[in-house]
Amino acid sequence: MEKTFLMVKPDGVQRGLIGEIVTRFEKKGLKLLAGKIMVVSEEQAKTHYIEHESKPFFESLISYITSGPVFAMVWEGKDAITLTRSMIGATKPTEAAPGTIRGDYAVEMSRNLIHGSDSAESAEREIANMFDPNELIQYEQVIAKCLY
Ligand code: RTP
Ligand code: MG
Repeated sequence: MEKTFLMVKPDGVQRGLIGEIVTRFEKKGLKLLAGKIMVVSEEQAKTHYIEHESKPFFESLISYITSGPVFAMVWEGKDAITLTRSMIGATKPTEAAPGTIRGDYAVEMSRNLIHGSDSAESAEREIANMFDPNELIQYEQVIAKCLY
């Protein structure tokens, strides 16, 4: 089983889309291990988006992600990273397919509603950046018997 870090960004929280987004992953059969509303600190934001440090949009990305509360989550499941990235859709909402979260609800690339880890290494780093290990709850997911 794979873990991934997903985060409803400040625009998604302000638009009241936390529930809609969580529902999609629940219905897919992923298991929610942790979730909290929080304000990302400057330091956490810079660690989170470290791979974009040298990009021209880095400063605006940091200021946006720290601009208001986000809903941070850890989800687990088979191929969780690839599955959630495909459910999230392309970075540019104009390229995100209908049926994906960004394809259905986002308009601007700078306000594309949700973040999803892009690799197992990123997921591990991103989870450690936002959660204490004891905030992740392990439990038996009864529907897993139907899924796998
Ligand atoms: P995220 O990390 O937020 O889940 O988004 P992503 O993987 O789809 O895209 P990524 O390449 O990691 O970029 C992170 C966020 O930076 C903004 N961005 N702006 N050229 C640009 O102006 C540009 N490129 C990326 C987007 O908001 C993207 O979600
Ligand atoms: Mg990314």
